[in-house]
Amino acid sequence: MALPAQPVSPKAAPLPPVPKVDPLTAAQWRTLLAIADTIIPDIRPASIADFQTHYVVSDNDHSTALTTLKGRFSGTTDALAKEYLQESASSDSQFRDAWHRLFGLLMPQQAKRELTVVLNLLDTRAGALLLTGYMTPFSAQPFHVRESILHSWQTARIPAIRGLYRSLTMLTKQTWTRTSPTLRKVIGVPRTPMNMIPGKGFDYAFLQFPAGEVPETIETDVVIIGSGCGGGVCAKNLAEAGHKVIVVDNGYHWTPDHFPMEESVGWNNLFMNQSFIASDDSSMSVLCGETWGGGGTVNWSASLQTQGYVRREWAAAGLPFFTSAEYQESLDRVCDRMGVSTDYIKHNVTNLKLLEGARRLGYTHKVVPQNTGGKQHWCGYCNFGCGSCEKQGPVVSFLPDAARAGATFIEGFHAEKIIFSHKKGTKVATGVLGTWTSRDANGGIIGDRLVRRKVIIKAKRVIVSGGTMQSPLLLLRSGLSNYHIGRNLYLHPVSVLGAIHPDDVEPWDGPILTAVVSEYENLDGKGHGVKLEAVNMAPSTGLLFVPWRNGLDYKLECSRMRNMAGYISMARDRDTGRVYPDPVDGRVRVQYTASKFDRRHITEGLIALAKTQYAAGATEIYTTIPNLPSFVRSADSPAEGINDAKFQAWLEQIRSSQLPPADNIFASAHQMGTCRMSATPKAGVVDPKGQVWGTQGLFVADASVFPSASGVNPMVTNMAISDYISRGIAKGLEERPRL
Ligand SMILES: Cc1cc2nc3c(=O)[nH]c(=O)nc-3n(C[C@H](O)[C@H](O)[C@H](O)COP(=O)(O)OP(=O)(O)OC[C@H]3O[C@@H](n4cnc5c(N)ncnc54)[C@H](O)[C@@H]3O)c2cc1C
Ligand SMILES: *[C@@H]1O[C@H](CO)[C@@H](O)[C@H](O)[C@H]1NC(C)=O
Ligand SMILES: *[C@@H]1O[C@H](CO)[C@@H](O)[C@H](O)[C@H]1NC(C)=O
Ligand SMILES: CC(=O)N[C@H]1CO[C@H](CO)[C@@H](O)[C@@H]1O
Repeated sequence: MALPAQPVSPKAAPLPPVPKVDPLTAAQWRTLLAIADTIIPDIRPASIADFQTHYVVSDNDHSTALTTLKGRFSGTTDALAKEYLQESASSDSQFRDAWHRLFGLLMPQQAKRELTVVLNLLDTRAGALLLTGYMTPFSAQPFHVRESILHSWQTARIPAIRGLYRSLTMLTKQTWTRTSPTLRKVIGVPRTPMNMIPGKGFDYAFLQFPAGEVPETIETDVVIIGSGCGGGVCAKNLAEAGHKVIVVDNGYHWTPDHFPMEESVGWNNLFMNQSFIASDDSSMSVLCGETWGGGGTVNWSASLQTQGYVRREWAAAGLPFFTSAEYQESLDRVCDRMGVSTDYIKHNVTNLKLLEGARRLGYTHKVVPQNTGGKQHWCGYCNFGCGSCEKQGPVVSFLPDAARAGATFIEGFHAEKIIFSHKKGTKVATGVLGTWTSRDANGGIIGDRLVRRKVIIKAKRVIVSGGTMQSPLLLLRSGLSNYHIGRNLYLHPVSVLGAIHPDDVEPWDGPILTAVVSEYENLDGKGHGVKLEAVNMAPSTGLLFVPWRNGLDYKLECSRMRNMAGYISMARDRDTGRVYPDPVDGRVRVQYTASKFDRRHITEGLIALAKTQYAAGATEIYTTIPNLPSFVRSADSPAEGINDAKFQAWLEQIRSSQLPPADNIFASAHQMGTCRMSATPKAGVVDPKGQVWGTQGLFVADASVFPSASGVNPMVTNMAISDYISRGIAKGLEERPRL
């Protein structure tokens, strides 16, 4: 089978040139790239290898590896297989450029300082002795010694050294799986979803401003900061109620002919911090969309309504709205607008294996509705934008509705602070001050920008919809000091489980998330537990979690991706963290470590996921738990099913690990709670109508107002709350236009 025909080729979305200042010295680069090339090495047969630089295998093993690769995907030729084995991390300039950006722009100063200390040490005799046990600088070591040093770091007694191992292997995998010129060819992943028919997007017009020294001032009834799920719904409701609305967003609009973006650029163009935010202890990677449409442009279409036990918990906290008919109306209204339904779903193999495994074990499971406007949406690529426009994100649904009702939009606008006037000791919001950055002369965002201008937007009401990571920072920058701002951060922490199936899975194909197993959603009797779902399987997400044992093994494992299914055990977390501004540059920082309580639930979820995969016929199952070998099923699959003693023993190893945060990899695409809604001013940031306690005219409408974790994927809950809050604001504007 060859690659399917590719009628669609989305437009390029190139990245800006790398920063002019080199973030590292030549010696630091040498050491760093020597580490990367140990993780992703140039693999050669002994007859032509150089033992200093190459991963050397016998000629026989080399030809076995080539045969294996060719057997995995029929499109792989001998030449391609050789090229793949010979590719080292640093052999491609895209990899080096990506690391230049990473160390120059993305990594917080402190983390970079710590890393350069390590790199400098590895380049001296005394330092190398300390960290490697040898007097020779790391980069001067022959390949096999470098590899054994990495292995010793993986099992080091000192947690900081294990942390170093985890960070360096993750960063190398993360970058290589995005930029490798051969990886996708060897797996046989098509550039776009099969049979994708490009959609016609809404024709957005964005306000432009001339250059100028003094701030430009404009006026409106309502300004909404953030075009994501919360902001989009507010814009529609308020514009349709007859008010003048301006929506601003930091991010820029990409027309759908750019979607889905290539993995090498999609992360940079569409996500906050060009991929993820790392928690301070680096145990958690937090993913959020930062583009026109926010998280709605990159989310996976799972459209679940808030469950009864969560609604009752919130009502019991003094917020009876959540058990009212009004809330249900809001849920139904937003779902209707997006065409949320299960009627059109055709599951792909990954979701089918989850459903079938659950069925064979008698686990509670169901189909997850999608917001695809009454269409069958056969696409696993929406993580990098939806090219067909079938996914009804805010950019194709709520925001066009708002535009048709007269709303106007500003892209590239960074809101710096809310402006207040003071009335009898109360702060009354009167607008927002921000910086607008235009596009470049070619209409793109990589060249020199034509204009940077301060803009003041005066408004009768200000709605902050910047999302859970950014909304609290904006409130803090504006001088608000409520203790709860930025606290009560819930993340729905997840851990990943992978399964290899004998038949083709092609996990990138078909809708990403259409099934959920909820058997273990209430493990403490108070609504905390896990949901089991499929995970997006672009190579740069799915292969991050494949364990690294050595460079050859990792490359061969990656080439099995077409037989891989990937799942998450996702906790409704009881325990929280916080977001706060970096003291040096003001960027968002995250303090969050999955608690023992929540990790116990994630662990039980992993065990249940492993069972579903065993029951569904997986031949091999793996986790991200370090040093836990994959479970390989014996050929004579016994009739006792999951009671298989060998399997049970392996599950016990998962249970006894309990995922210590220093060694494990957790991720989150669901951020909630940092401006939580409360019945009294002492208990949260916004009142039951979404107005910030102690202010007038200032509202928050996004996932940050959740009183606690939603348990389900948060988009629909967020939209329903935003629907209610914005209807209240419209009513308030009629009753009291001027505060
Ligand atoms: C990869 C991924 C997959 C997901 N899949 C699902 C799913 O299948 N189902 C589901 O229910 N949920 C999913 N989610 C979660 C869901 O997308 C988010 O919960 C939701 O988008 C949050 O909406 P929000 O309104 O809080 O903020 P966002 O949608 O994040 O929007 C905030 C916007 O505000 C802008 N902004 C922030 N600060 C400023 C500022 N100072 N000035 C100007 N603009 C600013 C940002 O650029 C951003 O566009 C997913 C998330 C991710 C990242
Ligand atoms: C930004 O992402 C990079 C990885 O791409 C990571 O190393 C860095 O810590 C992140 N920055 C923050 C503030 O989380
Ligand atoms: C993604 O978010 C948009 C809103 O931004 C929403 O309309 C859509 O239903 C979401 N889809 C998924 C799958 O999360
Ligand atoms: C690539 C692949 O196998 N895709 C499958 C996803 O699942 C459906 C069944 O619902 C198959 O028809 C596809 O072939």
